[in-house]
Amino acid sequence: MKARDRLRIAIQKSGRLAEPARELLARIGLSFRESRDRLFCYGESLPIDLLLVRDDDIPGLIAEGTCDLGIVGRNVLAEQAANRRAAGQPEAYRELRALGFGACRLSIAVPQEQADAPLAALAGRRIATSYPGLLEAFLRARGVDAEVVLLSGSVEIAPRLGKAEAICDLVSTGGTLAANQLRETEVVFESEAVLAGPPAGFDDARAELAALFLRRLDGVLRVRD
Ligand code: PRT
Ligand code: ZN
Repeated sequence: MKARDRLRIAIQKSGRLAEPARELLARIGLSFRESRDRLFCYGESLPIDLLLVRDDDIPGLIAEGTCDLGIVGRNVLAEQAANRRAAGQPEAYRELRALGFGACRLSIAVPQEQADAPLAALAGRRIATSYPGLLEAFLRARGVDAEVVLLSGSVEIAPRLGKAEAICDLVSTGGTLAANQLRETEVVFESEAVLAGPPAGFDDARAELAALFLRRLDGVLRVRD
């Protein structure tokens, strides 16, 4: 890996985690000058820069070394880690800290009119999800042989479209499930925003910067608790 003397952190450009991530970084004492295309922010108070990206790209950017750290949902990090494991690829990132915002859960839900729905009743049924890696691991651990149907969006309408008998999607308030006459039956995975980084540390100037960043982050997280 090429030696670098600035640290680069990937955060979501827009979306649920974008604002709280920027706020957290400001609280840590970092300030930035934004590039005109709003994709890069140059660190002014410390040699720590930001890359503003799609949340789904963050684990890959850490894996390939384009970014050193990232703020991303644990759901995205764990899903991509599961997919890497399934493809026989080595571990390429790990969760360094839980950040206390962006809380949600990945849950299985079924149509409300379905009376009692034990997990075992989903054997041989189809479950629509954007999180096949996490769902398959959960079903395997519980010994349930269901068919996982991959959908990239609008998962909650899959049962009405006849594409699946159940769904597995992120839930926070439960309002979306209720609006689609669905009932949550099982929590597959608990999530919140996390700081992710490479499995091993850095061997250049970034090591010291990362340590400083983590010390300041821990200070801010302690005050929040
Ligand atoms: O453009 P980009 O790819 O970066 O963004 P995105 O659209 O993929 O992600 P975004 O901004 O929607 O979510 C980013 C992260 O926020 C997720 O990966 C989660 O870690 C976290 N998060 C927290 C949530 C929710 N809560 C959440 N409720 N992500 C999505 N939802 C969706 C859910 O999919 C469902 O459609 O909100 C709906 C359910 O919400 P309730 O409140 O009705 O239950
Ligand atoms: Zn996304």
